[in-house]
Amino acid sequence: MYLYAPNFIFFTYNIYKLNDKSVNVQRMSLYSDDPNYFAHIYNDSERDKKRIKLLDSTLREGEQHPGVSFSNKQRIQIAWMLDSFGVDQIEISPIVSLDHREATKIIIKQGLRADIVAHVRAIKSDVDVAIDCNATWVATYLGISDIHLKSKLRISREEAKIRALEVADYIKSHGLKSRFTMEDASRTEPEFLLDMCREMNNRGIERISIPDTVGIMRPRGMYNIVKLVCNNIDNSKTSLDVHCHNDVGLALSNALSGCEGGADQIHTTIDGIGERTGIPALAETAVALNLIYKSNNDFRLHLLKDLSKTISDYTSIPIHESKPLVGDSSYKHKAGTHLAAILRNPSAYEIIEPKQVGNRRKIVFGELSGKNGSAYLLSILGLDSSKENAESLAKGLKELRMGDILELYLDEKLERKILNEGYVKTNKD
Ligand code: HCA
Ligand code: CU
Repeated sequence: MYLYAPNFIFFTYNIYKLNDKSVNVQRMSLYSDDPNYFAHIYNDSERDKKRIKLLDSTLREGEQHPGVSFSNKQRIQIAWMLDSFGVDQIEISPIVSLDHREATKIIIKQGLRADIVAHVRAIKSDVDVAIDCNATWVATYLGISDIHLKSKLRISREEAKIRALEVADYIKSHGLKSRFTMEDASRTEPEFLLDMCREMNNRGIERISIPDTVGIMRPRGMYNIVKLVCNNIDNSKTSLDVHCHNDVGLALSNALSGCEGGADQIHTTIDGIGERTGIPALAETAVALNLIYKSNNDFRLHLLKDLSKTISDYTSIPIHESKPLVGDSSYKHKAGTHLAAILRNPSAYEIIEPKQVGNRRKIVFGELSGKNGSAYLLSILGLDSSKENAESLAKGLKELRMGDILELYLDEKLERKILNEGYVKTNKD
């Protein structure tokens, strides 16, 4: 340990230099306080610290998930929940059905803190529907890649441009705030993409969405495309959204990387539901922004589990148990070595406390529990948790050959009892 110390200090010093900082005593004293401290240094967390906004599209993209359709009461409740959670924008499509139009109208009337964005096709009659709903924000979308132009819209690039600009002018003439979505941007020829973005920028369109509609991008690719657009428009006039699909599981990484390239808003849905495999999940995105990207949002993270549960109840899509943060196993601890640490200090294996995201911590007992887990089990049963007893219980649990036998919540009262009364202290390996 002693031997490695000088290297260690040298190493952190280099990282500091990378971050353009000098080592100072005050920072050094934080080492022991925050177990995530060095991770934040590797992440270079201080460098790009900017507020990244969230648009939640559970009511639009989410309803495009196979089998999902909310009732109007549910749509209104979801909008309220999202608003109290603290998202910046809530997207809904008023053109799907008369019910959707009604829901959009009612949600807009609620006077929520979040902007309500009416998502429609780039067609004047669709914009009229948004206007009829009293929308102040309208998002229009148009596929601009060659494959979308040829196979879906059957129009030329020139025709697409005329259509998009006419609609943009129409929206602006009604004094609405708007976003234009360059659908399938990630497969669009850069010159055409930039041409369209510049035109929208010149028209004072408030936001442009750069979607990776098919989930083909690498994080670096998403960074590149957003950076390219950002460098070619006046970003102070038009901000950029990223909407990344999860076909290969890269959606959230791609979206975050797009923000490093210059976007300032990520699209999410609760539990990530959407077309095919959906888009980034609200819970993962919000925690990544708050904890890892140090974005200064006003999220009520403790509502995350409830949001997830509500959507799962309404959609009948079960929350996968290993779903980050909100899944049932996200805070379960099992292996003996893990339990030994968790029972002394849960931050040994948790980067954010379960109660902060509305979840609960559980201990799994069985053949992997070891001495510490066994001592804990004995102590909560009011039995003698001496080293000998703990060892023989651990042996017994192994010999049962039944794998896991029970799970218990490690609630706060019990945690205090263990930590204060030192049940596990006596059973050091
Ligand atoms: C769609 C396409 C879209 C639009 C995204 C956006 C996509 O399903 O209508 O408006 O930002 O993935 O490109 O969801
Ligand atoms: Cu989408």
